[in-house]
Amino acid sequence: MSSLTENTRNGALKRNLLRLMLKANVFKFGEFQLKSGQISPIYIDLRECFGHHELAMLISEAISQQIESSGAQYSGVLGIPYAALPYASIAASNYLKKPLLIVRKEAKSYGTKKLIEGLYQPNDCLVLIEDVVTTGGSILDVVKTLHAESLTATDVFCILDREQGGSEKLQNAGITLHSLLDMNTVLTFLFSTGAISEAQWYGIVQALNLKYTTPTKFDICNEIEDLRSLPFVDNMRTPLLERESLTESPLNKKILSIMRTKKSNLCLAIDYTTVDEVLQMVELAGPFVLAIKVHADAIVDFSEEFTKKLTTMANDMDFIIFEDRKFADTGNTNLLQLHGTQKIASWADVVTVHAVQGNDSIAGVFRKVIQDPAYRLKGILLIAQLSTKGSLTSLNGYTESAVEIANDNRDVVSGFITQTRVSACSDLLNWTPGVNLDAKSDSAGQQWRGVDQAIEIQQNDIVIVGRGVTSSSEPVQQLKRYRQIAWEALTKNDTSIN
Ligand code: 5BU
Repeated sequence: MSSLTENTRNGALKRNLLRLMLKANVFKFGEFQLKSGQISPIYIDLRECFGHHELAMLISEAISQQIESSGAQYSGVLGIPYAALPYASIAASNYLKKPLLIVRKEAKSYGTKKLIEGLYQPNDCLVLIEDVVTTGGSILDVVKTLHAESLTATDVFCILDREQGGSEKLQNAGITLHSLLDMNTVLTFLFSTGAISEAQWYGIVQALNLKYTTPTKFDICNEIEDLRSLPFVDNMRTPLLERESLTESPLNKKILSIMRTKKSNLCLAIDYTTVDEVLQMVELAGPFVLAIKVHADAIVDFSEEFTKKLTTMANDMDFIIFEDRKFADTGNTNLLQLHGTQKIASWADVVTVHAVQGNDSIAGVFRKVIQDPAYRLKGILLIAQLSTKGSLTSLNGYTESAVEIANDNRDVVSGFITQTRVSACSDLLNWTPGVNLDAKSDSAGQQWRGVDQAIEIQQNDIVIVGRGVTSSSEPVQQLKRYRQIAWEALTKNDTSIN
């Protein structure tokens, strides 16, 4: 495996680990007195992990991988009592296939009176597994007991190094500490997901006497960049042709077929405010795009005549009409808005819907309209992640809940608006806004990144580009540029297309 792939895999693994930990309530915030007497605003309670089999397995797998790639020579595995015992047991028997040893805190007063149980010979070398390392004291105690039985240990693998001198102390005793996570990674992850603010970050760093001076910025820390930018699901995309034949959604069949025939996964966001401007841009863009996205309520002279022209152009130039209304109300109000003054259901193929209102206000209402052949509307895109800075969709559990709603309503939900691919399901399409090849942000909260990041790294399917094209003095040139780059990124490894 190349080191790039290895780094990416490690990044993905750590990200998954941290996400599951956040969900399992491992990180507690408040005022906690530590063993050292220090008062800490954060308590990392790794014991919560036992209760979640997926997390216990992932931790054990990650530690096993780390042991294997370290090249350490060992004949058995020993967990530092008590917290690391579950991981040592799973790692030894499930992944490393080596004998598990147990060290007692006190010798039994009967039977063999042994302090170390398990299969071993004098002079054997063991690898040690620990959950959290603070000063390294408990590890050194165990090593002393091992020495008394003529056993040795030169490497210890832990989940979290609290970076409070443990590593140095162990090194002085000839033991190398390997950790899955350190405090910098944990705090940067918590900061990136919005679980802690910048002020809380400073408070924690100060209370724990850590040496960091500012929260790690994503753009200067490659490993953390991996954590943030990798998709929620790590499997690769199914080939487009296969997706087209597999999908049961007529809308997605149409989208995938247009993509293939027009060689375009580009959606143009036309945020102009007059009908003439919008239609002129549609005329230019039609041949190059998969979809045209509008904000009908931003068009000051919106009329039924406009939607008639737009639907005719969509039929002639073969593109999808996407109204970005972001429905977010009770089911009843959503329905009123769909049929209100702008009669959205009659001219839009797809609309955006927020997940915030919950399943019942979404599914039934949109299903009724989508299944009625009298309307053009054939699907909804659930907003799983927004592109804006500080968006609350990054709050713990929000995106996962949006994905759950989609999974429960696959006949209605055609895909997501997201930043990173959120569903492994091949018939849910991942559309992504926040794409611009020449700028990083506007002054109103928008965050842009390039096409490679959006398609190759974050594994989205369709890019939504607005001002990158519409603010250019040469929009056709830009349309061609975005279409080519996005299509190449999507189909690079797609054997069904190339
Ligand atoms: P831009 O000019 O590339 O910033 O246009 C992006 C479009 O996508 C714009 O119409 C937004 O309303 C829309 N958008 C977005 O930028 N970010 C989001 O998270 C969502 C929609 Br949802």
